[in-house]
Amino acid sequence: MSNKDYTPPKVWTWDSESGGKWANINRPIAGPTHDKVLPAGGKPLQLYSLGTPNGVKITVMLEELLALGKTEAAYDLHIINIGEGEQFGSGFVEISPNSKIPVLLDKSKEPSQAVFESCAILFYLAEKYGALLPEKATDRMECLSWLFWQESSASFLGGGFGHFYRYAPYPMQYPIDRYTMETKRQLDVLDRHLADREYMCSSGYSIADIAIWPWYGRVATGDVYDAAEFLDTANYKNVLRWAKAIEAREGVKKGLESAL
Ligand SMILES: N[C@@H](CCC(=O)N[C@@H](CS)C(=O)NCC(=O)O)C(=O)O
Repeated sequence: MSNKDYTPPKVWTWDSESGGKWANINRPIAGPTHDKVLPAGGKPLQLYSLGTPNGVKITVMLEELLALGKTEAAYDLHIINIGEGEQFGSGFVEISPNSKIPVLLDKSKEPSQAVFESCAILFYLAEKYGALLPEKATDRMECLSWLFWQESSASFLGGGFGHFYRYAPYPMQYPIDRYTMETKRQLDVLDRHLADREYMCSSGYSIADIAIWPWYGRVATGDVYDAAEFLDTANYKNVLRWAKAIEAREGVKKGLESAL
């Protein structure tokens, strides 16, 4: 299959695999593929996740909460192997209709509360434990703006740049150029913002840093997609300084290790 020879049909049909790294788990249909009851432990919070950038956000948050003395944030981590299609098990889809990790089940509530979408989980935990999200309205909105920025921007970084640079079956210049341009623009947005701030929000370390670091911080340090040289991330000095300060935190180290 060569890019240039392709003419889209009138109606797209799913009759061939794309050949990319995740081809075996991608399908154009939602819903479960098999029956599977989810495992559950005895702690108040049950986390179904994996050590991907979105998954790591939640283990980091929970470890930071525990480090702050919020002992009620004790959690059981259940690894969902997305490469094996475990996100399509019936029990998982029941609490995560989009079939993506991470998803949190809060058993300390009656009935239990399921939360999916990583930034919704960060917000939920910050509100529940009164931590890592400022109270003052203006600071809070600044923080939520960056949280939402991350959620909407990451699809360009992960689904766009990461996919075509790292996982596509063969290199294609058009999508790589398009997504590299946008990834570098986003890194520049962060670099300019961090030029006169220690963390993303003026009020200090927050869920905005926890959301952004596993993507942009780890791309800048070369830990995600092994693309630091290609993206010339040495140029984003403020992003690198911020990323290194975050990765040195005990909660971050623990959260990263626990999900891998
Ligand atoms: N916007 C979602 C994205 C979650 C997501 O894309 N999760 C990926 C792993 S990082 C996943 O579960 N992929 C499985 C699949 O696509 O089937 C969030 O932030 O929670």
